Amino acid sequence: MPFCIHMARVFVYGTLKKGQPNYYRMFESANGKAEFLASACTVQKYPLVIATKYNIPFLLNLPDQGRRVRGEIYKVDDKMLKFLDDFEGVPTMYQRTLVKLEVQEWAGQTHGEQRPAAGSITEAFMYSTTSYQPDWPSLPCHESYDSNGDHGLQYVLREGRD
Ligand code: PCA
Repeated sequence: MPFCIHMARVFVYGTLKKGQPNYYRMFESANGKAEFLASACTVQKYPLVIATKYNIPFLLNLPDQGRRVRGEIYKVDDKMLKFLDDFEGVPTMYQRTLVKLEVQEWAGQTHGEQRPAAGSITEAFMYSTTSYQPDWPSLPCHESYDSNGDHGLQYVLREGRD
């Protein structure tokens, strides 16, 4: 296969989700390719908190604390994976790790294979962090991130930061 393009799966739970402030970055062709596969939630609980003066969502790598987190699985090419690693400040700000997910609704093409059923378990990369401040684990935990949620902590776009 001379033109085998490697694809990976990424679970996004924060500003990269549909309708959130960085979603468009996954669909800028200069960054690579992304395709929506499924809505899903983490099998384990994690604290998803909003922190720093820029109101950035962070999933803390503290399994069994917090709540099961809802998000979206995308299929991405190597170029997009590299873009996302760079954009998310891997490995200092976030680390990219594999996570177990429960499929809620599969929308992606299945290429002759069986469509994963709701409730089935799959795996994808996600951007979580072990580099958090001591008070972050006691911040309110979210189940489904929305920059405009009633927490009032709207995400500060990079262009607007000082
Ligand atoms: N972007 C990544 C991690 C947190 C964020 O804002 C995401 O949406 O999954």
